[in-house]
Amino acid sequence: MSERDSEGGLTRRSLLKTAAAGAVASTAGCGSILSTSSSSSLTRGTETAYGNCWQCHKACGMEVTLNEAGEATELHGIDGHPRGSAGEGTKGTLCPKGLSQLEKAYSPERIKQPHVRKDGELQKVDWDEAISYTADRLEDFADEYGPESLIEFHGWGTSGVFSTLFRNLYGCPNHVPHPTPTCFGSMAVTGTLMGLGGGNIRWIDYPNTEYILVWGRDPLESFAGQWEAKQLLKARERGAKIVTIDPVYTETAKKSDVWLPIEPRTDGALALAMANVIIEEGLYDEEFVEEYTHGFETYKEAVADKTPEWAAEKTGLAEHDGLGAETIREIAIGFAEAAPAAGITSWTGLGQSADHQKGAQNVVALTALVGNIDRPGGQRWHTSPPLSDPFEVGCEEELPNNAADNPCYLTDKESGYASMTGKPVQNRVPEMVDNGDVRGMVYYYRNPVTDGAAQEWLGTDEREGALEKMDLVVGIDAFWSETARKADVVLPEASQLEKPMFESGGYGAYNEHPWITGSKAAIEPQWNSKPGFEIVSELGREMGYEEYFPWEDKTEFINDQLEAVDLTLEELEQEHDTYYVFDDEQHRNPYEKWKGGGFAQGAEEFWFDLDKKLEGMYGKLSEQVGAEITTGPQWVEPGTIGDELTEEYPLEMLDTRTVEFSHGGDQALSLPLEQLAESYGLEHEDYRGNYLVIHPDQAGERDIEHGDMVTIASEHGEAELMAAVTEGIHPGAVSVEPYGFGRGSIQPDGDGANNMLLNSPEQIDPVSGEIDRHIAVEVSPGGDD
Ligand SMILES: Nc1nc2c(c(=O)[nH]1)N[C@H]1C(S)=C(S)[C@@H](COP(=O)(O)OP(=O)(O)OC[C@H]3O[C@@H](n4cnc5c(=O)[nH]c(N)nc54)[C@H](O)[C@@H]3O)O[C@H]1N2
Ligand SMILES: Nc1nc2c(c(=O)[nH]1)N[C@H]1C(S)=C(S)[C@@H](COP(=O)(O)OP(=O)(O)OC[C@H]3O[C@@H](n4cnc5c(=O)[nH]c(N)nc54)[C@H](O)[C@@H]3O)O[C@H]1N2
Ligand code: SF4
Ligand SMILES: [Mo]
Repeated sequence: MSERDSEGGLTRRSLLKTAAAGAVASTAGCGSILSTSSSSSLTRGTETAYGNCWQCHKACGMEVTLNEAGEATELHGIDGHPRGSAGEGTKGTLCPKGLSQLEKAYSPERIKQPHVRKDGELQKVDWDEAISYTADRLEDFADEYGPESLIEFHGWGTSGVFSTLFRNLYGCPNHVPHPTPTCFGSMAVTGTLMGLGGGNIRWIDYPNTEYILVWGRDPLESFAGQWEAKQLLKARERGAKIVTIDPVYTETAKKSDVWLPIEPRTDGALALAMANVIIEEGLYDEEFVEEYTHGFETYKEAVADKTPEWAAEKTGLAEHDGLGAETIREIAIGFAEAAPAAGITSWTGLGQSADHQKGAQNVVALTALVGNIDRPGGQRWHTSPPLSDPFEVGCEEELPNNAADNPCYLTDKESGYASMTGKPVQNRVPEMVDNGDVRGMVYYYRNPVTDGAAQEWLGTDEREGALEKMDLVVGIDAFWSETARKADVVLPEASQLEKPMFESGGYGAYNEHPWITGSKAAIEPQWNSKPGFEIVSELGREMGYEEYFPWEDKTEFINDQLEAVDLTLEELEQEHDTYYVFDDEQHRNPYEKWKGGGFAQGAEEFWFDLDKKLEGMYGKLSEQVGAEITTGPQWVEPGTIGDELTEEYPLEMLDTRTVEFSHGGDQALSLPLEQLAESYGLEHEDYRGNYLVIHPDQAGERDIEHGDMVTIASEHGEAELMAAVTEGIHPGAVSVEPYGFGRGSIQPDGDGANNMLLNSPEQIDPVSGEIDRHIAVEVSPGGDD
């Protein structure tokens, strides 16, 4: 295992060893998030416009330099911006994904024209024809099969009116939303049920914290806006202790005091053992537990025999010199003593596997145990500014055909279609298509084929996939994914510099104050693309819902939202540098908002034990997996629900994000592809795909060297990609970095692996429906070079 220096980084000696094994540690990450500008080869600019970056949809503010021809030539961050800086008086920047937006605007890989399928071929048409053709097809579809036979997919990047059109006006009850089935379902659902709130395990009150547990997250690469990475680094400079729990030696692990290279899916054991120590040592917040929680006795019982020695074995940490039971004890004590100024940040590492629901419960339980919820330095709850509902301002009628109250159409059909939350399961959509329950799909800024069960969506040489089997597929997209190529209608969206933007929060650099940010379009829509808002509005009007789309453009819609705070988009951009922070007393975001019954879902208490309403659900779960699952915190062995490692498939495959890419959305751009290759020292190779990070021990046994092409195979499928050999990974795991490449993706040369070809429709968390990205695999040398 890697030797760690006192700061938790790899020592020089172990780095040399790593290099000798042919590996180069990733250099991407926090160094590069501090870049401040990007320029193109276009003539140097003369005029300034504004923008909000939308590549990962967090809206960091941008200053856009324009040349005389009105072309964007440079992008810069905006100082003090709530998402792009660390707060008041700090520098605003753009991360590598943000900087590559200049390339996105002018990328020749973009979809340049509306297309509709005629005589079996996608053909270019003008907007009038595209919109009237789409409206006709959707009307015929509803007449023939009913709107409930349609499924709607949208990503983070979507304009809100898309769901309104399909869900509330057209009457399609099946929507696959975030965050449940694709993002961090196990954690989101569990956090909500317990009372912390689905997403609140992510946010730490960084300016006041003393102890940070980074648990299955890499916030220095996968931040939710640059404020987050910057505030974490500032806390570190201030002396806050950082412990990263991750099978991979991530950018955040490199900056941590301690890296725990945990065996994947064993986090629940570590959390239970921490609770064991905290309770035994009397370090928990007795008053909080007594007054504001339910089920402590069950929790206490569950952890009574979960000693650090037990957890050190279960988590594999005992195998690493100096990282066994004593370290677990120290971390538990350090965390509890620093509380409430101690926080946990977790996201997909504990949210994306079939058997992480209990692990998530055990980790969330620690927050209430030490009483750090919404207290200075602990888990932070944010508030949003009071904006107007544009639908109330813009139109008076009640929305017709409202399917929002009927989410169960598909879930009633067959038990396998639904998770226990009642939402349709994305991985089962191909089966719904086979059974004739789903016959069409509309999607916007999304590509379901890189999320999960890819073979079922895409098909094989022998059989058609779901995309081909559907009668109608309509997409609003910017690049040619296989989903777009197989669609019947493709409507090209303008990129973020080409449209008005608006965001409000919420989480960001000003955690005591809500804020808003917005900007007008900086440049004209390129080629024959249009802003998504306009595409949806035109389609809505053509479908007969004129009165619900009264806005001439997105600026009018945004101004309706801003009515309540007495601002316009023009004023926000020109007078406030794109952002406004509500710093008056009336809007202040207080701590301890749970006082008076303010836990998630209006619950009076935090629930350690989910027994009150949920007995039936856990009974069903126990039956499904053939193991006793209780409503309290509990240890569930990896493989009880998800994949078990076998002799044939002995390695556990994970997939993660990297700082250059936002999901599967920017693989068509050359700048991030180059930067990724450079970060592994593999830029000289004729390959611009993702990488399989593998430990030298595992690579050596298989005759694999850094830069070799390899095949990863599971029981369900296989894919090829390039190996990156490094000691910075738990030896039993391999990690695909980043996901979103290969078959079905927008990478123009098809380089890289769609590792979801290895996933099967059954691989989901039965509670939330989350797609499992922990797959038992074998890796072998060779593949197409
Ligand atoms: N294998 C695997 N899959 C995952 C995850 C994982 O960890 N592993 N993570 C999941 C998570 S956490 C999330 S939140 C989801 C997020 O996923 P989403 O936000 O739903 O989707 P993206 O992958 O960003 O969407 C990619 C598509 O967006 C299109 N696109 C790019 N730019 C634009 C644009 O400007 N306009 C429009 N209309 N389209 C554009 C591209 O053509 C591309 O096909 O993915 C999930 N999928
Ligand atoms: N650059 C970039 N930033 C992003 C995004 C993006 O696509 N690109 N997407 C945004 C979105 S929607 C999301 S959901 C977030 C996600 O944010 P993160 O969850 O921070 O995403 P990752 O970087 O994939 O980090 C997940 C970590 O979990 C680890 N992990 C995997 N399995 C286990 C396990 O069993 N136990 C433990 N302890 N760790 C495990 C992985 O090794 C990985 O380092 O990022 C957001 N920010
Ligand atoms: S963090 Fe997201 S929104 Fe901000 S610059 Fe980077 S990609 Fe853009
Ligand atoms: Mo996500």
